[in-house]
Amino acid sequence: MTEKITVALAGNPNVGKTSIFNAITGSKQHVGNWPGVTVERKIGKRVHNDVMMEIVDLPGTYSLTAYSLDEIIARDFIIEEKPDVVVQVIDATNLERNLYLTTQLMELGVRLIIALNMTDLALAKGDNIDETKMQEFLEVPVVSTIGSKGNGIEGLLDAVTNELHRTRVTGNVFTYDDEIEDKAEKLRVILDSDPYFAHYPSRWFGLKLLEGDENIIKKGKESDSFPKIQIILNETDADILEAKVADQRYKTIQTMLRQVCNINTSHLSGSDMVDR
Ligand code: GDP
Ligand code: MG
Ligand code: K
Repeated sequence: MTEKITVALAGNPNVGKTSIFNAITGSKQHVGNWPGVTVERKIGKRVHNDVMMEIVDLPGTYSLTAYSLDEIIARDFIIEEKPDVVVQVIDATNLERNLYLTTQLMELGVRLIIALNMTDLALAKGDNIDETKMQEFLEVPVVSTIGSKGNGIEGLLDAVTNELHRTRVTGNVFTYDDEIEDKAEKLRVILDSDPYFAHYPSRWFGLKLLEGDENIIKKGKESDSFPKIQIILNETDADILEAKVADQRYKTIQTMLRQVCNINTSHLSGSDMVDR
């Protein structure tokens, strides 16, 4: 019998999500709007290795924070619809910025696969990215693609079906200093004991509270546990907490990049190199 799954394509804007979506689904696609809003929604179908995949092209997002309608749509789809696999399409020429979203997809606990796209442009720049090392560091499959040419798509779909039946060992690749880890753990215990939060991955929700995500704090306020949550949040200035979480994510990303990349910086100006 054919298995039916949902695969969401996530990623920053302009990284090649729609190119990969088109290469996967061909003409078997439907274009409409997300419910209640005028943001375009593309859904397509593809059968691969006897698995019937419904592919959803999510709006482009830099983060999974409630800063924009696109981010809320992408985040709510992943949390509420729980796609079986999320493929994050990454622009290989802009790894640092793209990997910031990876940190949050990993914290959400989704079954993640990385499509390392724009590898033709990375190669042309002289960048050398070791995808095996990247895969080992992140503990998720990494597949090289050239979305605009449809290269690497079969390998990407193989990775999706292989991942379905693999027991995942979710290590915490992205860890924080003792203060953040201690608060995240205290919050996790509170969230786990309140059925109101049953729907949300607790570590992710706790880190979002520490980041000061307005939408998540609003959800938290509606729970009976909020007084307990507030005590932990109030121990440290909100801006300091937010900056610490972001800084430590970038620190891990930089550690990874030093291990997996040999970026050719000869043609870059200083300002291009520190792009955030
Ligand atoms: P999206 O915003 O993530 O959906 O990105 P698109 O699929 O619309 O792609 C943005 C642009 O990048 C388009 O002009 C694509 O043709 C181009 N593109 C997509 N993938 C690749 C790739 O692997 N290599 C190159 N050179 N261009 C690509
Ligand atoms: Mg697109
Ligand atoms: K939970």
